[in-house]
Amino acid sequence: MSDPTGDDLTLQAAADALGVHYMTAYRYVRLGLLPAVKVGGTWRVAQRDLDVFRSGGPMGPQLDGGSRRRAPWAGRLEARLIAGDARGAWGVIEAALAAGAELEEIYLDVLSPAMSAIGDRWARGELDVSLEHRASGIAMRIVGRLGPRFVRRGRTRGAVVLGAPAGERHALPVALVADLLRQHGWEVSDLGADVPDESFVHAMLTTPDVAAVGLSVTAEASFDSARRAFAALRASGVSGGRGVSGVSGVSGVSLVVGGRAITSQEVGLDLGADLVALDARSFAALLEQVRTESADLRSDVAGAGA
Ligand code: B12
Repeated sequence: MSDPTGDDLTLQAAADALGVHYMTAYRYVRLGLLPAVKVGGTWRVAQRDLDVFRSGGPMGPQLDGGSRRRAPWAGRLEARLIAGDARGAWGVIEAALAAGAELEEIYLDVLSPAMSAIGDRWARGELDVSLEHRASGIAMRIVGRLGPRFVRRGRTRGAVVLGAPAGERHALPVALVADLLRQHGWEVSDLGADVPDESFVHAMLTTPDVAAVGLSVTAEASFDSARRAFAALRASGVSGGRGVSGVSGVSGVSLVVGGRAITSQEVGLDLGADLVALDARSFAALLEQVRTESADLRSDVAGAGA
């Protein structure tokens, strides 16, 4: 988004230039289609952004025809998050859903890249950390609104305890992964961020039908605490190796690690995990594989005992 100073327009002037009603221009802003910032209570649009929008550039190519599914929702959301515009950010999500995006796509292809881009801009010194905090708050509220839609009816596949280890404050990835697993029929106990080792242990020992404990590691600085959490879980009864849910209590629980800092199987296994999922999409598939193997093993055990 250009900085609308000097060569900028009021929203009414932008609407006139576009030949649309003020409310239509306002809707473009709210949906994240037309970049704008509020200055002293009124929306201002940079002339450059208006030109880009009019020419069908990054923010405005899909207004008439074109593939709405491929609209650059992540970029639009990023702009609203940076502007601290919670209503506009939700408007982008609603527009993406209305255009046919799946819930999983909203999380993985819209919200995640928008947040990553914000982090990159912070790392380059382009954004103050306060904007990142504000954007995270809005993102969490979006997840709060979308979360209940992920629940799948019917029998659950089992339970998963999920959280980020002590000192790791990135809660958003945990919340996203929790909802994505719920959509695949898992009961998820989301402990959030900065979870003490003993809380992971307590949750594992008290969650009925627990198949896995998943740690989300976003920052490399959390490697040591992830190692400690896995060690504490093992010390309390997890035997190691691939988990076999339901066969022998907690000894059948899989310890899984994933997250931005887990860049390879080796990195994850070195932390003490049994299984490494390199992205959220493969996590559900991995759990399903373990569940199937467990069921096979259970029927073998039953067969041998007969
Ligand atoms: C928001 C944010 C914050 C917020 C977190 C708020 C919150 N409620 O979550 C706040 C402001 C608190 C924060 C703090 C810090 N942050 Co920060 N933060 C981010 C940011 C912008 C977005 C994170 C996010 O939500 N991404 C979207 C999620 C959904 O994507 P994801 O993490 O990749 O998760 C996906 C997969 O990895 C996977 N996954 C995740 N967990 C799991 C778990 C399992 C089991 C599985 C299978 C899969 C899986 O599924 C997810 C969905 O696809 C990132 C930028 C980025 N590129 O991600 C920086 C970033 C992660 N932060 C960073 C840093 C440096 C910090 C601070 C150290 C800054 C500081 N100096 O204080 C602190 C660290 C605090 C701490 N001790 O943890 C760096 C990390 C660099 C590094 N190499 O370690 C990043 C990458 C920014 C950057 N570009 O440099 N941060």
